[in-house]
Amino acid sequence: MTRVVLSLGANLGDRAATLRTALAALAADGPLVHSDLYETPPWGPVEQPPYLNAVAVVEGDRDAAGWLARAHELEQGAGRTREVRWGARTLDVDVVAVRADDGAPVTSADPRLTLPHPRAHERAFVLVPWLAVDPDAELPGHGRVDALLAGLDPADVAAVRRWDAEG
Ligand code: A4P
Ligand code: MG
Repeated sequence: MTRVVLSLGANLGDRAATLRTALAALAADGPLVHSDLYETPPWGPVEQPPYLNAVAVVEGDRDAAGWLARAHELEQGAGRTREVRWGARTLDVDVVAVRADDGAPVTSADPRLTLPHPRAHERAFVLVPWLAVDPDAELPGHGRVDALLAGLDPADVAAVRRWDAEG
């Protein structure tokens, strides 16, 4: 049994429907908590539309490689094709962190699966939704998520806004 933190992002097509479909599919993997959807300005060098992002925390039988395979399966289910790195996509699912049964973090420097995710600690679009579902969240090697957020540019944190589907 492992506990995985997944970050889901979408900025093409019906973003909310894509994320809700992926989150619903993940519920089949095991006990799941997931955040609301948040609208977030695009991060990185590529000019592109805003994202909707969410975080899911899932318990299941997979090892870390198994969670990456699951992430790719969900991306393919959303019709994702790999084009520009950091560019627009129907669905991106990143493995943020994995913990074993005893709580020990899984670490990996393999470029095919780097754990914890090498950029999660500086991304408000990952940390804000994660903290919302787990106030005690800790990113292995980087410390508490609330403390990481306190160290980011407040404007970047404020730019991650709960997205109101009805609004
Ligand atoms: N890979 C290695 N470690 C991991 C991991 N922990 N989780 C490898 C997932 N994948 C991991 O990913 C490239 C390769 O990373 C994969 O082959 C995998 O084996 P990709 O999904 O094919 O390409 P990508 O997503 O364009 O690249 P990357 O590096 O994952 O980009 P990011 O860092 O995910 O950035 N702005 C906002 N607001 N919200 C977003 O969600 N996302 C991105 C994508 C850019 N800007 C964003 C958002
Ligand atoms: Mg990715």
